Amino acid sequence: MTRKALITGITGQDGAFLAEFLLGKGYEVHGMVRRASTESFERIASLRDRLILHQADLLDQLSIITLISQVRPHEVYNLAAQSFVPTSWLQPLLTGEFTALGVTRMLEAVRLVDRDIRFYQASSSEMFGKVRQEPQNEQTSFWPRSPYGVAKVYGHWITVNYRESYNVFACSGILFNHESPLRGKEFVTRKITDAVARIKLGVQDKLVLGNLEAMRDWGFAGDYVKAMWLMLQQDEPDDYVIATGEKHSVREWVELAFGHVDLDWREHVQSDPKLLRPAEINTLRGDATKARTILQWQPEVAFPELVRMMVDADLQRVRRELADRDR
Ligand code: NAP
Ligand code: F7E
Repeated sequence: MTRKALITGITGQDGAFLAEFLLGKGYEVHGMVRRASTESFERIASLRDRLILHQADLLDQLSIITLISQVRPHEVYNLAAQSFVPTSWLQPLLTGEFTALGVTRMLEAVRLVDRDIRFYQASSSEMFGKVRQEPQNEQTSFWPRSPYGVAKVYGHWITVNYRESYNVFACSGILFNHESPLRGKEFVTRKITDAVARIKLGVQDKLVLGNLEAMRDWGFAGDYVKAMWLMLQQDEPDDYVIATGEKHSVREWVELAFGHVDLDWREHVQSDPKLLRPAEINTLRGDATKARTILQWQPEVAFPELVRMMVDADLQRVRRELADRDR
């Protein structure tokens, strides 16, 4: 029998990678999209005719129940969220509605319609925040540092709670930062690689960043969606940290990205205090031993390769845009 998966947040970075991965595994892939006056389907454009898209919204309980009743998926991947940390200070209540309560709405729909549905929750290393130990694993306590991080802690615990209360096969994947050419341009990695491409091609001069000393454990999104799927294929539901185990600073990203196209970053990068966060997470590094041992998961793309992949993709895209403009 063909397995059916429902992905919320299918139009986002991870949604696009996961949809492609599941199609490759022979799944019938359904995606939940919210209504907008302009569609935001660029990331899934090449998959579009192989996907079944449905309108619903994390804010609207009945729309989610109706969707799950109609699709009757075997697996639900809840990737939808307000995922940009700075916006969570500007819109803390909306972030709580999407990123925290949205998880309960998804779990309630699963509980009502079919408790045999396997459920994946997109949890985040932002929950570790002001870290209590290094590296962070599944036992490390949380100290979130933004309304986004706080909302994700709620999402994590409500997932654990539905597993314990109702025996739902619910897993929380605690994923560290993962990037790709499909990353939104507001996140620091893509902001850097987009700027490097534009500066190299002469259509931008400066790149203004915030905290260059922040350190993160950055991996490749294509590797991380595989871990989501592996979690739902186990005999028992559980929670897993997914990370590379290496940390690097924003400054290192900048150096490698500019260096890849033979530019001196010091001539182009400025730091603006306006881009500093009200409460910063200085450092994150994950310990994915449990995922390596139980899921047999490991990252394939190393840090320098990730930087080069993203710079090269942005160079290609900007070149194409310039050629189209001049045509
Ligand atoms: P993303 O690119 O920002 O995508 C977010 C998705 O959520 C988009 O498809 C967006 O739809 C959808 N969405 C937002 N609000 C919604 C609502 N009210 N109803 C329905 N859909 C809604 O995020 P991502 O990087 O792919 O991350 C996927 C998930 O993993 C998120 O939950 C994120 O918080 C979490 N996470 C990400 C990372 C990371 O490093 N990437 C690490 C840990 C956890 P629109 O296209 O309509 O905006
Ligand atoms: O920031 C610093 C910034 O916005 C990374 C989301 O996917 O991963 C992501 O959250 C670091 C921070 O990602 C700029 O202060 C410096 O220390 O790329 P980011 P994030 O906040 O780590 C986690 C795991 C998620 O779950 C989230 O959904 O970079 N930084 N200068 C900057 N950051 C941005 N955005 N822009 C700058 O100019």
